[in-house]
Amino acid sequence: MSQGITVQPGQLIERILTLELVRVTERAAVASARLRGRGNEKAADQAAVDAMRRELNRLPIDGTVVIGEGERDEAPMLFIGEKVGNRNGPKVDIAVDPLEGTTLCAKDMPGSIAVMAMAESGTLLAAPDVYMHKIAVGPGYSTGVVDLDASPEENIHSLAKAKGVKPNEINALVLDRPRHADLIAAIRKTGAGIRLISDGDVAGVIFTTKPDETGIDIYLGIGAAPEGVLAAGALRCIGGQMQARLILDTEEKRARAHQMGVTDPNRKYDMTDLARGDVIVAATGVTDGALLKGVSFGKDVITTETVVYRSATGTVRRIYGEHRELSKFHLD
Ligand code: VTB
Ligand code: MG
Ligand code: MG
Repeated sequence: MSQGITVQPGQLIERILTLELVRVTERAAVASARLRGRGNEKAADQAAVDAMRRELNRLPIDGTVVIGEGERDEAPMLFIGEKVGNRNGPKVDIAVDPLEGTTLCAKDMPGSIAVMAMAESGTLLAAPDVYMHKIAVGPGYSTGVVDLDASPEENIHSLAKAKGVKPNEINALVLDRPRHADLIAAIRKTGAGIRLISDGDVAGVIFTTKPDETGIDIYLGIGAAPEGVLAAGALRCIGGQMQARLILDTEEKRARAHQMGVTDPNRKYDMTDLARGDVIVAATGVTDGALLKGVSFGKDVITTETVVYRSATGTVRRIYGEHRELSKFHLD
């Protein structure tokens, strides 16, 4: 446990696990990267899931998957409620998206990552794989500078004012989907720019934390809930603000969410409701992207790039891995 931080014993995730998480996302990334550009999303996803499960089960943790992805698109998944780890360690919540951006991977387009979070038991929002309204900005703004329930115009104007720029100097990031037609029109009316992405809103939210590098000030729109919780975990470590609301538009989804502990289907969550305890988040690039370089397969060495976030200290590390055994034995 780090010196100088006043916490009760047991409240922090052992920091050594930070590196263990890196191992897990590295393996998932390498496994799915072998299937980059093959046009087969399911196979790439399955490879990532299998590798992630295998590595997770080697960890000295008593883990429960609370965020698994795949129900929505019937992808192979680490299912919600699944126990992972060798049980020889702390009770932790696990959130996974073994291959975030399956289409990006299948088409060998930029931005697919293997991503997961580990947190103190009971501190990550347990949510079904449904859609989620999200809004996020990076650090440095006073609380409430943007609000999920304000109009896009209000949010852009308020953010511009807080940043000390004109609305047309603000850039938003939005998933390119027909459902966002009105949102896009409303943002454009303010003069703000919009970067449209085809997939990958975990990275999209993280981009808001470094507007000078990424050019992105704000994330807006509807993505998936698992990605929302993972992004909130990362944001908790770096700083920033996020609000979200599950879209529970059928009786079935409401019942499923209720079963998982969501008593108010219209609840507006903020960043700390989504991830409130000590949390570690790791992501490894599968294809090259703005956040991370993808896996590269050399003759004798496989290289990976991983970023790992730790909320206890706000530490962000980038880890470049050279994997020789993996290459030699074609292990994943
Ligand atoms: C987003 C995107 C993901 O799911 O969360 C999206 O960031 C939402 O669902 O990469 P739709 O694709 O149905 O709009 C992904 O595309 C895949 O997990
Ligand atoms: Mg995903
Ligand atoms: Mg996925």
